[in-house]
Amino acid sequence: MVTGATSGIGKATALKLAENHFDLIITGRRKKYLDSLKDQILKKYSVQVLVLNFDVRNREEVNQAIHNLTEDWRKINILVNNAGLAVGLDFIQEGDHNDWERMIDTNIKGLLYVTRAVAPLMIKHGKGHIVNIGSIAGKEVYEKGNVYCGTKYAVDAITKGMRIDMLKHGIRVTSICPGLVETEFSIVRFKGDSEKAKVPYKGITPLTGENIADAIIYAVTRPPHVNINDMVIMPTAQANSSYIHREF
Ligand code: NDP
Ligand code: 8X3
Repeated sequence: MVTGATSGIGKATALKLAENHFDLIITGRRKKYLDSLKDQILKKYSVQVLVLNFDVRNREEVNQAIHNLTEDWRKINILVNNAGLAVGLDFIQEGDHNDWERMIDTNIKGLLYVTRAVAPLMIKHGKGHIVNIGSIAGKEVYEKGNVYCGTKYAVDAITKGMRIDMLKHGIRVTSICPGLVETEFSIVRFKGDSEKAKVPYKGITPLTGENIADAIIYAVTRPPHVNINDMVIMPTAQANSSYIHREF
């Protein structure tokens, strides 16, 4: 099950999981994108695909979608908690309350709602692997990153906590933390301003969704006794959140 499969890292991950013979539950808010991804996968791979259309911020929708699954689909082996976003890039004293709410509700509470609904199914089934998409922004802060970084630091802490709670159930918990990946992320952050959205990637070769999907496939295909705790993946041109070598 991949949350946020309509674009970017989630879509690339769904495609690579299908290539690796996993049946898929793909989720997101934009149903037509999920339907067309389903068609794309079914044309190319011999796997089953189920579309679940919900907003991770809506606890009722999340619970209903998971509770309505048929017995077969309840055997979720892998959950990729990918749905997330940054909205705005502002000094803390100028930040927009609505942007803050959207990031906190999606990146922290949404991830918690989905995990709370799926983890009991994994425990019942006797196995599972939860992959949380964190960020370099959850390892170091940067100017104007304040609240987005806060949400990704929360994902980092929640991931570590989950790993302890899942220990006795044999459920693996992995955190994947990318640097700059060119997806719809920046367009969402800058609220549709495509010129501003290009700026973070200027003069560098950024990561792609496929690069992160590769890492996820690596983590979920290790032998059952091996858990990849945490991977930080950066473009070669990016040393950390602040040091980026741009060639113009
Ligand atoms: P995209 O904007 O391309 O994809 C985000 C996905 O999240 C979309 O499928 C979107 O689907 C989904 N999503 C957003 N809000 C909700 C919601 N409320 N309910 C359900 N789904 C939602 O960005 P990325 O692929 O880059 O981002 C994926 C993850 O990777 C995020 O958690 C992000 O923080 C993280 N990340 C991204 C980095 C980057 O540089 N791009 C770097 C490090 C981490 P829809 O709009 O259809 O609901
Ligand atoms: C996305 C990475 O550095 O653009 O999580 O915030 S960054």
